Amino acid sequence: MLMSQLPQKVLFMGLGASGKSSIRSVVFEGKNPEEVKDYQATINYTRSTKNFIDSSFQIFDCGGQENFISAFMGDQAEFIFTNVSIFIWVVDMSNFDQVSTSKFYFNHGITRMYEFSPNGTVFCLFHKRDLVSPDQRDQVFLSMKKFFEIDSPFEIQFRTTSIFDRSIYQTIGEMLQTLIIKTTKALTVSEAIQEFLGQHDDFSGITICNEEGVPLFAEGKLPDNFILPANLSLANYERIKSEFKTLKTFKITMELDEYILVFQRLKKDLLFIGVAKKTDLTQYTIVKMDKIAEIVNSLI
Ligand SMILES: Nc1nc2c(ncn2[C@@H]2O[C@H](COP(=O)(O)OP(=O)(O)O)[C@@H](O)[C@H]2O)c(=O)[nH]1
Ligand SMILES: [Mg+2]
Repeated sequence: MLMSQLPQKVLFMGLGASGKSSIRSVVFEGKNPEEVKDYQATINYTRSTKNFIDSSFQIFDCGGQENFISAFMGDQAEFIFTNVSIFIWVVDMSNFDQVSTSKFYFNHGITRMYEFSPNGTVFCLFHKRDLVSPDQRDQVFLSMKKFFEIDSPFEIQFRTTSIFDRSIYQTIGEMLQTLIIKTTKALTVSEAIQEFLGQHDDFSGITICNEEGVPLFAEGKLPDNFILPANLSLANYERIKSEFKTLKTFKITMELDEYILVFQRLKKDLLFIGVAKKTDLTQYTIVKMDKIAEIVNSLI
């Protein structure tokens, strides 16, 4: 089994002010979406490292001014585009004026990816979807997708995202999950969860999030619906921890109409989220929830 010792490169690119640095701050640095409002253009690029389970990621956030982009696509292309696991092109879907320019550089980026990282994955994010009215979103998505779909060897993944709803956590989680699962440890965790779900049909799903609220494992039904509650639980954790400095145990049980949710802090700043259907035997469900959380905790 492959152990990914070398950091895997995640490359954010796109025009200035499309939202790259905000996405990075929210999903990799745990910033509150409201905190990233002040716009400061990224000069050249910033590089940061994140470790999850046994995987290490190097995040490149590239400046979006055209002179930077031109350099990344030109002289610096080999350095920037070599060994990229995920190439993320960010487009501001509320800014129609810039769409053609963005597409122009996207084409170049794809060419460079093919040249230097032909095995990488390409995501194109139509970002700031909160600025497009919900009834127009699908239509804008489809026409943008049509415009950005280019004949290339990559199977480009298109998504609409926003830092103000669960979509960005969901999309980044989806990207990381495919990379994380390649390590032996992650595979063991994933198999343990799947086996548990297979044996307990009162359970709907189990998700493991990192401290930023990105789902690193998501098994079972409706895992995306629990991203927002998970984020709330993480925010509560931070606040409560400031009162109880030596806090070791942290668990929240939440009851919704049909479901019972358990949020439990694990080792390594991970959060366990177990979801089960509500029955008369809730206490029993919670005991089982403890068991699987404990198993996961021993494996990570
Ligand atoms: N409405 C909205 N604004 C966003 C979103 N993401 C980023 N922004 C804003 O867009 C501006 C530019 O963001 P920034 O991340 O600096 O863009 P970058 O140049 O691509 O790194 C900032 O004012 C952000 O607050 C989003 O999902 N929705
Ligand atoms: Mg930036």
